[in-house]
Amino acid sequence: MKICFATNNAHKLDEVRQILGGRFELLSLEEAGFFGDIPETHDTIEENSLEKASYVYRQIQMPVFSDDSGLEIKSLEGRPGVHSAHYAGTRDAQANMDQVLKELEGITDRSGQFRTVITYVDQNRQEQFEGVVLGSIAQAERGKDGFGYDPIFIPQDHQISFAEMTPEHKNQISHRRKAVEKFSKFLLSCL
Ligand code: ITT
Repeated sequence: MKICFATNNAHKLDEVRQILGGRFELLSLEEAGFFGDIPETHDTIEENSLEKASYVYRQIQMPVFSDDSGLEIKSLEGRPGVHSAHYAGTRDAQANMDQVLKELEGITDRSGQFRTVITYVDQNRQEQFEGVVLGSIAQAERGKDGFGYDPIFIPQDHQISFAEMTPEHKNQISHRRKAVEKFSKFLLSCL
């Protein structure tokens, strides 16, 4: 079964390919013949996830799924949340992390979570799958692996950040892993 992953984020594509292994044939947007930007115009992760998958499905007419994710920090009332990709005004991961660390200066409760909503769309179905990993925000960046906010996110029951873990370790416990597992079970039940 061929499925297109509607993302322009190469890190997400790598992670999902590793998590899924050989279970399905995953096509990137380019491999599926889609070029261009995907709109993300809403105020919630769920709506943006649906918008991305539906938009790409309309163009390529093959099974497609999207991933919309965000880092939700309790003391910041859920920010950066749906605005995670350009929280500091641009898509600059360093600037985004700096902004979060600045806003948390002097704040004791640094708890938060990464949340992913995958939306799958095909001719007959439209389904969403959520994955959440609880954790806390480090005092400073730690580690070089991963992407986005990985250097400042320490998952619950761990002493190291996502960026200090091997990709395999992150992919065993991440928000994306949890959502992809649910999605994969659904796909297998449809075959
Ligand atoms: P697509 O919409 O093309 O999939 P994107 O990067 O714009 O790619 P999102 O709109 O879902 O993705 O933005 C989520 C942002 O949250 C992303 O750019 C990262 O900064 C951050 N993020 C998401 N998952 C992450 C992860 O596993 N580790 C660290 N940061 C992550």
